[in-house]
Amino acid sequence: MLKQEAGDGEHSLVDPQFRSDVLEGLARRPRAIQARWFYDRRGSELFEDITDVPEYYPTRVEAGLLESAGPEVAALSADGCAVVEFGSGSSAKTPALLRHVRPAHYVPIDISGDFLRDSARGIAKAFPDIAVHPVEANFMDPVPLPDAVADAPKLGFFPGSTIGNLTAYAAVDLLRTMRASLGEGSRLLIGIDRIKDPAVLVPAYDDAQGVTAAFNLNLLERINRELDGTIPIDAFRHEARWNDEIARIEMHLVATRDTAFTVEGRDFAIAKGESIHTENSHKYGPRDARALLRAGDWMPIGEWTDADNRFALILAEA
Ligand code: AVJ
Repeated sequence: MLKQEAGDGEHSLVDPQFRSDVLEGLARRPRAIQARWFYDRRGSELFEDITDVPEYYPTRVEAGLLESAGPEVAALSADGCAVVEFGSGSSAKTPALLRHVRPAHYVPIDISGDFLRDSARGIAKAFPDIAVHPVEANFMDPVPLPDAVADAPKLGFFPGSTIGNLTAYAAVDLLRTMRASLGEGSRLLIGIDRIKDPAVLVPAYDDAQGVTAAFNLNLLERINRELDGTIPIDAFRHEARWNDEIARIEMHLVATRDTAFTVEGRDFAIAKGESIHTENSHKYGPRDARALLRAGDWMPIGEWTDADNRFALILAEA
């Protein structure tokens, strides 16, 4: 089925996985839709905007850590290595790492070919000495790496605390999958957000300007655009909750009134106060983070945090 995406004038096929995830997620109790579906064109733009709001500290703190830890990470990295980035997106954080490590190869892996080729071109231009080999793939599955890097030592790069989107079980599964993709003896530099005061965490996911709210609500707009939905957006409000038991921020879309709508011709009714759970962002204490890595068969060999211990960069070895 061909659909027009609002705004960009491009035709794109509706992802059948998006369709089934949304229909199942809206029917299930509690209702939940996976965070990966936030990132259509508009959602990716809104996420970039989130990284600029004052309350959202992770991006800025991690960028500072990449600068300060860069020389030590470089000293611990092999000459002629290949940096392999999982979910490279716009490769915004990559130049900081590449400047220090100076690898022979850069392998950005992303599920969205759109951004991948653009950002690969940008990196190739800025770093003429680095061979760039983009790979369009879902990094949740083992990714066969290009032949050109078969013999190069690998340094995986997984910044942004993206691992936090996953439950502990799924995170361990992903770490093991990354190990399988990179191979024995490889290394992984991963960014992991710390557990901290909910008075800091909650505003980071519910900023005063309402950018995170717009990001969350865009999921409903995407459903309306791509799946013939009739969801009244104004019947939902964004909510960020700290779940202390599981040490995670949860994002929800809470119905502000009883509402009924259709998606792909199916009827749904949501009562006032009911929520659609749209994202988890798990946080890890220092020992939690290292235990998570070891559970994924990665041995931590280096760790860098900011003075306020808000965020950690961990280097681990397979
Ligand atoms: C991209 C998953 C790391 O959990 O902090 C930011 C996504 N959601 N604000 C995060 C996000 C709302 C972000 N990650």
